[in-house]
Amino acid sequence: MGYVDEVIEMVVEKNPAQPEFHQAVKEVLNSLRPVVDANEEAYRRDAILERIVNPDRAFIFRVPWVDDKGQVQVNTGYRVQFNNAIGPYKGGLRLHPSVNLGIIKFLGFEQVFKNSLTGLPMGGGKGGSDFDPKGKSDREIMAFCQSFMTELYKYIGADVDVPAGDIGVGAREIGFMFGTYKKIRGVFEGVLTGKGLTYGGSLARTEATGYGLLYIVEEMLKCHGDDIKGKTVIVSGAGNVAIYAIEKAWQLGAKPVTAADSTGWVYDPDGIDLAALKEIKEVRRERLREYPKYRPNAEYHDGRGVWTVKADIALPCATQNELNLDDAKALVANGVKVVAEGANMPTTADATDYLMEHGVIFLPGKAANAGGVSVSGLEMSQNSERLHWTFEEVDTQLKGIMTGIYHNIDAAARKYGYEGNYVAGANIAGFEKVVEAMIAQGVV
Ligand code: NDP
Ligand code: 2IT
Repeated sequence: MGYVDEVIEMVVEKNPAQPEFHQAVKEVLNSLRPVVDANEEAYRRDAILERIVNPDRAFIFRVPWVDDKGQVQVNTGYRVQFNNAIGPYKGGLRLHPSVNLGIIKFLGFEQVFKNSLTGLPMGGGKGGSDFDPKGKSDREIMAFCQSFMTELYKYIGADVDVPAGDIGVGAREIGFMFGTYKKIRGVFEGVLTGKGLTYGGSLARTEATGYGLLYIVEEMLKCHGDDIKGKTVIVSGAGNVAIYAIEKAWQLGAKPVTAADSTGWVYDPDGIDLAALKEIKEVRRERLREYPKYRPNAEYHDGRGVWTVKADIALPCATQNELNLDDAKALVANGVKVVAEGANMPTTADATDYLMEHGVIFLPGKAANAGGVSVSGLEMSQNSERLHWTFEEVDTQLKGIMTGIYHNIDAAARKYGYEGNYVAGANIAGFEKVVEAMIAQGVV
C-alpha cells in the first residue's frame, strides 16, 4: 500500500466518529499524491504525513455558566492546536450545537494549509463549543464567553495561539472574551483578532472573508478571459461571510440574488437588498423569513433550495457539506460556471468531483475564504506595532493577498500536471511551505 493510503487508513482507524475530519484529510492527502510520490523516502523517514494529520495538542474542557433563570448550564469547550511550523496557532472559535472534536479537528487541519497560502506567518488551530447562541440574552452570551475564556486563557497568547471568530462568534463575543483574558492575565495584547475598533481591532476585518472571496473570483475570471460584471450570483448563508460577499458582489457589478439561513432561503429577483439583510441579521438578529417584509417582490422558502436558482456563480457561505451531489447536478444543469467556497468544506467530496468533471471552475475554501484570516494576520501586525492602518491600506493588502493566492495555487496545479484543478493547487502550495518548515525544525 502507498504511503498516502496507509496514512488515510490510520486516520480513519484511530479517529472513529470523526467523519468530517476523515473527509478533510482524504481530500488533502489524495491531491498530494504526486508530491508525496516524488519525496516518498524522505517523507516516510521523517513521518511527515503522520505528523501533519496529528494535531500538536487538543484541549477539551467544561464550560459551566448560569442562564437568566438561575439554572447552571454546562457546555463542552475545545481548542485544537494543529501545527505551528510557520507561526503561532491561528484560527477561529465556533459556537454551534453541532460542534464536536471531529468538526474542530477538520477545521484546524484545513486552517494549517489556508494560513500557509496567505503568505503570512500563522500556524493552524481551531476551537469552539457546542453552546447555541440562538435566543440567548446578551447577559447569557457574556456569561458563557467569560466562563469559556476562564479556561481557554491558559493555552493562548499573542505569540502562542490567537483565536478569532467563526460561526456564532462575532465582535460581541470577541469583546467579552478579550475583556476576560485581560482581567485574568493582566496584559493588554493582541491575543484575539476580530476585536472592536476601539480596542485594537482592524478596519476591514468584518468585511474581509466576503470581500476576499469576491476578489479571488474576480482575479480568476480575469485570467480566464471573463469578467465578474453582469454575472448572477447565488449565495448561501446570511452571516458574516455571506453578507460581505453580497456587498462586494454588488460593488463589482455582479447581481447577488439569494441568501439563506438554517431555517430557509430568499430569492430576490431584483438582487438582495443589502441594507435589509444587515438590518435583519446584524441589528435585529432575526430569521431570514422577515426579508419579504422589506422586499415584497422577494420569495421566501422554508428549508433548503438555494442551489436550484439559475446563476453564473455559486458561493456557499454557510457551513460544511451544505452543497451535495444533487445540488451540484442542479447547478450544472442550470449552467453555473464557477463555485467558490466562502465556508469551510461546504461542498461534499462527490459534489466537488461532479462539478470539476463537468467543467465548473471550483475554488476551494482554503484559498477562497482565506481573506478573513489574512486580515486577522494584518490585525496581529498592527497590534505588534501598536498602530492602526486605514481601511484602504488593509483592503489593498487583502486584495493583493487574494490575487497572490490565486496565482500561487494556479502555478502549483500546473507544476504537477493538474492545470485548472485548484483543489490540488491549494493543497500542494499550502503543504509545501509547511513541510519545508517542519523539516528545517527537526523532529519536534
Ligand atoms: P455566521 O455565524 O456569521 O453565519 C453563519 C451562517 O450560516 C448563518 O446564516 C447560519 O444560519 C448559517 N448556518 C450555520 N450553520 C448552518 C447549518 N448547519 N445549516 C444551515 N445554515 C447554517 O458565520 P460566518 O459567516 O462567520 O461563517 C460561515 C462559514 O464561513 C463557516 O463555514 C465558517 O467556518 C467560514 N469562514 C468564516 C470566516 C470568518 O472570518 N468569519 C473565515 C473563513 C471561513 P443560522 O443563523 O440560521 O444558524
Ligand atoms: O475559518 C477561518 O479562516 C476563520 N474562521 C477565521 C480565522 C481567523 O483567525 O481569523
